[in-house]
Amino acid sequence: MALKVFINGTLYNKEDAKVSVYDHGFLYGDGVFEGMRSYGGSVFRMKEHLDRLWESAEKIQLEIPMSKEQMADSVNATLAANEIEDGYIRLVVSRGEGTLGLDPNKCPTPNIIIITDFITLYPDEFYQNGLEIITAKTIRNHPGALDPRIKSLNYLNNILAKIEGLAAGCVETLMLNHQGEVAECTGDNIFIVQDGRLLTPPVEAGVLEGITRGAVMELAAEDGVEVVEATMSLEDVYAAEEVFLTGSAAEIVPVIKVDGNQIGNGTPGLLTRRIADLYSQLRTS
Ligand code: PXG
Repeated sequence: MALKVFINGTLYNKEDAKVSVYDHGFLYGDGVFEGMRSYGGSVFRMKEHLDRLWESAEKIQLEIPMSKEQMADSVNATLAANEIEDGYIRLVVSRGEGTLGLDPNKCPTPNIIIITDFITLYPDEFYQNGLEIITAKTIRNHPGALDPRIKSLNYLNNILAKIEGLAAGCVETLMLNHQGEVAECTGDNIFIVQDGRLLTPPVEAGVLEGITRGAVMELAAEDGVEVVEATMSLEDVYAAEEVFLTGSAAEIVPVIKVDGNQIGNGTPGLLTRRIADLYSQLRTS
């Protein structure tokens, strides 16, 4: 069965799912998106994802021509049409078709696209043995230029960092902000364990406010672990007892080496494994 893709209220076969080359999402990266997961046929934290999508859209003055309820129904209908239980949902709202030239006012109707598919970001061995990452020379976008809180279609900042990592044999790459503080990875948030506490950079450090990050902070706190949003340096990361990454697609990934520095004893840490366990219980509960 061909996968069906939702475009503006209609389901198209994957090969017929097309938008105009005059769409400003394509021409200028003008639009916003979400990446969500479904487990057992239901979307994990859909409300949080839709809230973030609407906030991103608002920050670029893009009015989504649909209510959150209609969007949730459309996502569920697309998943059901494709009979996807455990999958990945890519929700895109682009500025829509316009003329050449940046002016968003020339694009009367945003395009709403829902792709439901399957995603495996990292091979199983990384979850078992941990990941090695490097820090990119490319810094995260300055919040005064393009706020990293906006999940926009313009991901070149992250892609440039990712290219650096891939050249060094790393599938994920750490990024610093313009002040030299640790921000996040190209598609994942970062956590470290320091003196038994869980630390993650604050949103003000120039990071996307990850839905998985939020879930992990809640899980850890409920489990009696102290969780702190704290600015951190690369030295803090190198000296951490444990390091792990979080993201909708990646879930919880242990990190065992950063820029050649071994983390802990070089295997996924106890707290990391505990959080990964709690997360896998939560996502299927
Ligand atoms: N930082 C950035 C820059 C991201 O793009 C995260 C953190 C983690 O956020 P969530 O809300 O997912 O916990 C992301 C999310 C993909 C893909 O297709 C990327 C993400 C999520 C899902 C799929 O590469 N990144």
